[in-house]
Amino acid sequence: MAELFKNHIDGKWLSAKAGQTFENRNPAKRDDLIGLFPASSAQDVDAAVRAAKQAFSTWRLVPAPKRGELLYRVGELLRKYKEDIARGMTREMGKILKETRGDVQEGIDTAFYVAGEGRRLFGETTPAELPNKFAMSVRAPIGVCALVTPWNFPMAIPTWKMFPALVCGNAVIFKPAEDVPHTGTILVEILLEAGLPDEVIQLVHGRGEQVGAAMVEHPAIPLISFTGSTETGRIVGETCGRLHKRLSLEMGGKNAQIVMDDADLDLALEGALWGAFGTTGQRCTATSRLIIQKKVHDKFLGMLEGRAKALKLGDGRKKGTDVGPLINEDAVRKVETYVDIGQSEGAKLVTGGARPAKMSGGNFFEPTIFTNVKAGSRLEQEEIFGPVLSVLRVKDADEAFAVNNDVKYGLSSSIYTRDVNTAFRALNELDNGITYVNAPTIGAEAHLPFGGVKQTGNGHREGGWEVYEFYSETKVGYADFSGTLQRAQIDTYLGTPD
Ligand code: UN1
Repeated sequence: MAELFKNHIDGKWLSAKAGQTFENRNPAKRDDLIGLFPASSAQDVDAAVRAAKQAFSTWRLVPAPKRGELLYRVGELLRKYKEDIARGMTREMGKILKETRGDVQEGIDTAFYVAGEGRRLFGETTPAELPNKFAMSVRAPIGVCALVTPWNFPMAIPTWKMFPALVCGNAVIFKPAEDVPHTGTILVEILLEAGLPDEVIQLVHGRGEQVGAAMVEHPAIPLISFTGSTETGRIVGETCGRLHKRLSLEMGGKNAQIVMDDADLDLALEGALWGAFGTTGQRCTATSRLIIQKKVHDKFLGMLEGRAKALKLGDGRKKGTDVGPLINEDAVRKVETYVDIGQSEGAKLVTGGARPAKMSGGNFFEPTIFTNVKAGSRLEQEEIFGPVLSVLRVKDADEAFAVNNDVKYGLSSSIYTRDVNTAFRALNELDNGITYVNAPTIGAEAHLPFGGVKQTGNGHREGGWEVYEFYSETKVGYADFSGTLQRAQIDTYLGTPD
């Protein structure tokens, strides 16, 4: 019998009200059933909202440093269970163990960073314009925050949202992606073990169309944080606009690594392999375009092809595996579609392009490289979210920067060069939320603001010092201790005549 998992609502572990469930399977071995999870509906979301509202009224009064201490305990527990969690994550979503360990580590780093923030959460003080009066601002929590998270970083991304939301004094409703409900469950169990009051965190499993939509539509949820596709983000954004909700969107990318003629090619090669095929290309920061300056184009490609062909596909829990499976069958089909699109657009397939032979038990796809890709073609413009790298040849930095910028997304970019002026020009001119010099497009650190420009996001950042603004309201306080009625803008201090 498959293990039956539950929602966590109002401090209790519950099945979905309608009693339905969905399966969660290992993408490397589809006959490995991890468990059955509740396929929840709007009714379950409603129960979660009622409990979270109640919890918010007391949690908001807990001093922020105490809320921070709790997150410190969460960080310690994540550290204690790191190896088990990572193994479970690889079984659930496929990326190799080294990477799922990194994913948990990002959660640990976030916990410790946010814990410290409990003792800051700074407001401001400023002189008042009238005598014997104080003027200040503080950060006030908002209420029930709904967090909708993806499957590619099943631990890190929920922590980027949840920990700042909690330290600011909000209650949380968490919907992990339906491909990673197990990791989501473990995170909630750890929060409870650390001593978070039960009702402050609600876990509601299920599909975006039911649970996600019900959260976005619910009138008693004033804040939504969503990471996922640009298409879904648009729908979420339209609804939040209509309902005047606070919304943070983190969406697609079409990130490029630029390799200039003067680059250290060995270094650039390691960067391209890791950026394009790490997490099987399933990162919003993945390198999906490689823009190479003309003199080194052929040489670099030669180096890259051999190494890409040698990458070992397999179960991410096995030693020696370089690249794990894709998340599900739909993802494999999407990659196949783009291989067809690339070929019909005249790009040249030089490596991969198919499901590997004899690996039909899992969602595997070969690391794939296209050359002669045209700027502006669909292969070059659209997010694939798989192990497909498009190579473009350019004459100089101007052309490289123009190609990089001419997409609708703007998450991360990278340039390999030894010329300090070119490097700083890139930092200045590449239209992305994150630019790396001599490092791949992936690997953002947990304590810096993460996010992108254009259709990658809606102006917010996760992590770093900015996210606290998103999870709190600015509350301004004035205290007049003059004992008289003082009228701002009317009774001026120096008694200027009207
Ligand atoms: C994502 O790809 O969805 O910078 C997040 C990185 C990771 C986070 C990526 N720290 O690649």
